[in-house]
Amino acid sequence: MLVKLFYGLAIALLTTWVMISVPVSAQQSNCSPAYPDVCIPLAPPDLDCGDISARRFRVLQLDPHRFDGDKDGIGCEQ
Ligand SMILES: [Ca+2]
Repeated sequence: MLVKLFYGLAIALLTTWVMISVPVSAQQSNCSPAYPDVCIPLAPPDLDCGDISARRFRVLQLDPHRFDGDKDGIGCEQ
């Protein structure tokens, strides 16, 4: 009886913890891995340099937003 109560409490705590921690990790994974120095949302929607404040940041090979038009690895140089 007491063990059952303990498990119920443990599951309730775990559920609460998951509900609190999931939005945070979802927000982190929402940053596109193509731009490791800045947090730019995943495409779509396709963003332009005018839509973000970051300038001269590293761009990895896959460039879903096409911030690096001249392909030198630096995005939004101007
Ligand atoms: Ca460039």
